[in-house]
Amino acid sequence: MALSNPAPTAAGTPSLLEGMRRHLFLSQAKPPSLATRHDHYLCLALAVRDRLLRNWVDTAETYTRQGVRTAVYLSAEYLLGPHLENNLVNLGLRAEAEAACRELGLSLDELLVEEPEPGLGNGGLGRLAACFQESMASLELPAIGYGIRYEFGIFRQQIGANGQEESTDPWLARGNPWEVIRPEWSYPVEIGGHTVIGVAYDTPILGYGVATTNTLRLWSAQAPDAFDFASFNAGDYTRAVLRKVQSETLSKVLYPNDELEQGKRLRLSQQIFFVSCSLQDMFRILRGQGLAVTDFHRKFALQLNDTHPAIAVAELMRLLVDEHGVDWDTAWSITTAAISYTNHTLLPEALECWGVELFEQLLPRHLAIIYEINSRFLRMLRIRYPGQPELLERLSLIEEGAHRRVRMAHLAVVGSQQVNGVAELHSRLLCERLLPEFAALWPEKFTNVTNGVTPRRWLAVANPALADLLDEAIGSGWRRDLDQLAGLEALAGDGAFLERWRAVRGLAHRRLAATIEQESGVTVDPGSLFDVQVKRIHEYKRQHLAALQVVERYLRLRAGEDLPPRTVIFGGKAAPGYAMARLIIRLIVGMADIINSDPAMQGRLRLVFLPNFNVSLGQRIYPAVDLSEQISTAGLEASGTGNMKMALNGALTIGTLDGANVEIRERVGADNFFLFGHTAEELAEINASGYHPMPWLENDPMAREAIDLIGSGHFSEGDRDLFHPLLANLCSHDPFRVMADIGDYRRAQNAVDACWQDPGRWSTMSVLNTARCGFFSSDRSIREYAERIWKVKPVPVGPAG
Ligand code: NBG
Repeated sequence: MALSNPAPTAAGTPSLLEGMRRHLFLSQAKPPSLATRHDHYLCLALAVRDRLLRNWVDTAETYTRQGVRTAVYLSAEYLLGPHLENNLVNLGLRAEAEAACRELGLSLDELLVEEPEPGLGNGGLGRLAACFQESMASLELPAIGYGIRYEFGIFRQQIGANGQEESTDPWLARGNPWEVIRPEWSYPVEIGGHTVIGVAYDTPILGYGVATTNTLRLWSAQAPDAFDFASFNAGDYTRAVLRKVQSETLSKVLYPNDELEQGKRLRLSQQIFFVSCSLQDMFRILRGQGLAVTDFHRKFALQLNDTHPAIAVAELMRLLVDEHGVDWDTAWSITTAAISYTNHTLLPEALECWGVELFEQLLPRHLAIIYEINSRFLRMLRIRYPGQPELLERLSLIEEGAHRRVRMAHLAVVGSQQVNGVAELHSRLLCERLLPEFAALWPEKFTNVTNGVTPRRWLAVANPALADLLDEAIGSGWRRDLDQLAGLEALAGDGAFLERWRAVRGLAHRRLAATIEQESGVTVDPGSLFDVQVKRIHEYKRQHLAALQVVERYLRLRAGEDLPPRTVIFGGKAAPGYAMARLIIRLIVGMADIINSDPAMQGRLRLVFLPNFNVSLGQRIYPAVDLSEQISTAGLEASGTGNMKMALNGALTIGTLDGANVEIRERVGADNFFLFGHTAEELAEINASGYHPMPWLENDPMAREAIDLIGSGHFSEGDRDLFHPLLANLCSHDPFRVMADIGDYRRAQNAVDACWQDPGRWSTMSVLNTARCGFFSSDRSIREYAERIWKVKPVPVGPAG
């Protein structure tokens, strides 16, 4: 008799309550008297898993049976956030889970916080990858995500008297109920003359309200042998396990970005490791479906999430030519038809270049392939642009000089069919500033797909009270079609509705106030304006501009000015090696100590740095934001996605014309957005004529006073040197043009204060922000990728058979 799965009916799948009881016995092997809260969390997670397996298996079966064209997302980072609540919402099981917990004398909320979040990413780029996975499943698109199963995710941040402290994040220490190991799908990867094995771990990605359950496949590194017997027998036990330790280091830890040279060798190894495993896995799938290797680009559309997986261009060529005997030209047309590349930053330091020497040591064959790609490319260019060697040098995949380097962005562009930026402005600047020669050469390759965020996690899960209000006001369809939020427009002037809107927001404020009290011991007034900047700490994002504004506010309040009460909240991690970013945190912490203990600030100003900003904390913060700080130097923030999450939840933005702020403002309307600052073009002009912050400062006594107060040691227990590097940088060089924008920022902040004093007006603006943010759903972004770039169509999943 043929092996078959259980019948695809709901019958036989136990209720969550029954599942929880069974798993306490069958999985945790405990009597109720010994069960911990974490045991109960695991039992609920496993019971939910039981309920999603049917769909997961059916999805794989449907895709295999139909041999569908598949989108493949290659990303070194996935900032997933906890799965349980999201899975409950997407399965429509939240109410059942609540009831089951109640029946067992437990609280669902208490179990939810037991789940450690997989922090397998640094920030926006990794979170975008996670939103995209969820949208692909919700749109019923055949898709798979590939990445690395880091044993330790992004570090945990504590805030001490000296600012940021880091500790490791052992998120797997207590087991992970969401993954399934697939030892049968493991592949060898040769790096630096040694072989490492990548083993697949699969995590289900559930679509909202559909059967589609896609797979996120993360690779874990293993040594081919547990230990070296010869060394072991000779009594050298350390040596016996050395190789194993070295191999497994590959998937040990996620790299904090914004780090300089350090650790480059391991990072390049991680990149080839996960890319090679993923490509080998695709060839396995191809074979399994009886397709030829030359069908690769018909079966798969690959998306490179930034240049981290750009080595895929060379690795796919290697596999096709060396392993599958395809001739070079055919292999090249397959590769360039299959791959597309998304750029996520214009910052020069984030554009990856690998030393040719390092490449030679680790990946000599790939280097040879890159040279071959480059020599053919340059040959073509010589014909097209005769007598222009400098132009060829600028386009070359190899940067010449004393230290020759491989330019991964150039490799990605040459090897791709489409290249996109992540917001209109960014995509334009990508063509004008970063890759102008490429854009002139292949204008049709370049396109834009503006980022988006998933409304399930960022509204339905994060803000249940608002979700309920929306359901009542406009129906529940917004979860699948966020454009339906437009239905709120009609209510933006309705007094009774605004009253309820404020009640929902008040609830979010009280919840966040409780979190703040718990996390940092500061009592804040839930009735004050919540002014929030949460994101990675980086000078280009200009947390120091916001901090200076808080110092000014403090000075004005001390001088007796009457300003509406504000709670200013910061959060975000600094790359451990990025001294200036750490110093900015130190400044905010020092300011918070003084401000929060000053009786004159009581009821007027509170300053909080919330430690360890991550997805879970974001879910608590975004619903409570009144003022969303999106104040990067124009032209430097590729898109931003926190800006979308906040506006979607009813925050008003104070921001520059940067990244997706531009499109948010276009949509919500200039009247509902606090704009300030120079544009990217204006800054380019200022730069061209030689920028110096001093003339700006001389004309700005308030900014001067704020800087002097910091310099006097007021926020550093009299230490005048502590913040010197930050202040000296601002006054002498000011690379991120803080002084050029601080005056206009102050004007916009004053407009915020005035507006806040009219609660009716503020609430109307808040409703309009939510009503007009439907565009920023990641469903819309993914639809654009699927239609314009991947040519992948939805495939509904039904019960097998
Ligand atoms: C980040 C940008 C953000 C953008 C996200 C997602 C990197 C390299 N880039 O502006 O800084 O929103 O990518 O596209 O992390």
